[in-house]
Amino acid sequence: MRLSHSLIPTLKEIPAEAQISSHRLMLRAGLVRQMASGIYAWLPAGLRVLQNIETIVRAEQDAAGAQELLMPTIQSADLWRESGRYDAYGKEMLRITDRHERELLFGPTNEEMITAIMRDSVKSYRDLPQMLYHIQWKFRDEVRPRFGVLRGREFLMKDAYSFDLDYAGALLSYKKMLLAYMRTFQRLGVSAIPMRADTGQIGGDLSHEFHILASTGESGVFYDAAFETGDAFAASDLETFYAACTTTYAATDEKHDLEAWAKVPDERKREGRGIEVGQIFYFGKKYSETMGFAVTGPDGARIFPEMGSYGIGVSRLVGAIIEASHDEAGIIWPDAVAPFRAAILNLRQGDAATDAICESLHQTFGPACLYDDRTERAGVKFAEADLLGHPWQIIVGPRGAAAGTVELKRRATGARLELSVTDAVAKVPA
Ligand code: 5CA
Repeated sequence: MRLSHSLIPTLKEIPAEAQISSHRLMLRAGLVRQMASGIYAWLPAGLRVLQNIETIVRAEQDAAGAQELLMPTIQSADLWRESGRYDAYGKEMLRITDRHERELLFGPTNEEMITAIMRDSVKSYRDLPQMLYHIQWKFRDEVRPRFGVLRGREFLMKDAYSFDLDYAGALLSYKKMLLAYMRTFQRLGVSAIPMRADTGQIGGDLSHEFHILASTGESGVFYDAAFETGDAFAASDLETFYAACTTTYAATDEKHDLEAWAKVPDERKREGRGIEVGQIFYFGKKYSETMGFAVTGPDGARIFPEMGSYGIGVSRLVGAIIEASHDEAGIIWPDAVAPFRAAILNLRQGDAATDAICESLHQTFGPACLYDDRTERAGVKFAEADLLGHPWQIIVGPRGAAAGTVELKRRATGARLELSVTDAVAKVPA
């Protein structure tokens, strides 16, 4: 992509409305713009990050055996009356009336809808277990939307739902999802810690939240240093992995257990703050029973499936990753989610040798790279490339170009190497 013809409206000033780094950086780097309180437009570079996260989330959901579908954002109030949550949900739910005076709502989550879909189509125990997910916009009329996309009103969530015949099956689904979540966060290039959690509006009695450590996180967290190295979790089989994750101490302040904490050796005790980027729930028959979803068992008896739901805050992750990975100069994207794999900085637009190398690099990388082809000063280009956080910068100036070399800069370390064009291309991962 050519920067001269791209909508990446960077800002030099620090936006006054933004209190934390990720929010400031998302505005300054031209990733998003607020359209109404807690409602954001995703500009091209921001959307690329969101889509990269979606791709990884989707791949790990598919690998865990979940099937993707797409449910609508608008739901009928009657569906929510069946579970009893229409009244219980309160002011966080955005309620809408259509021209026929029918009551609708903008979905804050989809337990009711997926249960209704299953109730229509699944009749026999032979059809279970099943796990379904979608990646769809949600709306929650938060009292205090803040910190940009971290606590928005409209936000993108991956939500999955499991249906099993018995508790053992439901627990297995829960374990598989916990493992899928840990793999997802690892692939995204961040470390997230699973913590025992309360179940709130969703209900049920087994739940974990996944937290990315960041000083600006909304939750206080207490955890065993074993989570920092991840050594205890290298175990390959599901049971060992789940046991290691869930017996090693980690809890948010809401669930902090002083007795269990006392047993963690002092040198391994860690306290900090975390951003919740996902939460998983086991809630048994709460929705299948209230909404009358049963399958016929082998002996003809009715079985109400055991359910769980599993959320990842896809749009929140964009802010959370930045919160965990930035410096004074700007964002430091993990390779897997960066909007562009590399940026090409042309330091002398109009110099034949410099232009030729830049054009050929632009050809080689295609739309995966951002080519700064503007007639700006070098200093401006360096600052914007650091702000946007490209993992690699390929810096092309007239002196090097004459000798057939370029400079390759790694954003995360600041390390610079002078290389031939071919060697520089080879160093940037595909
Ligand atoms: N139905 C369940 C699981 S599918 C559910 O709704 N869970 S949740 O309430 O925990 O939301 C899942 C994830 O969405 C959260 O972990 C968080 O990362 C994200 N999320 C929740 N509220 C917001 C918000 N206001 N802004 C941005 N992300 C949010």
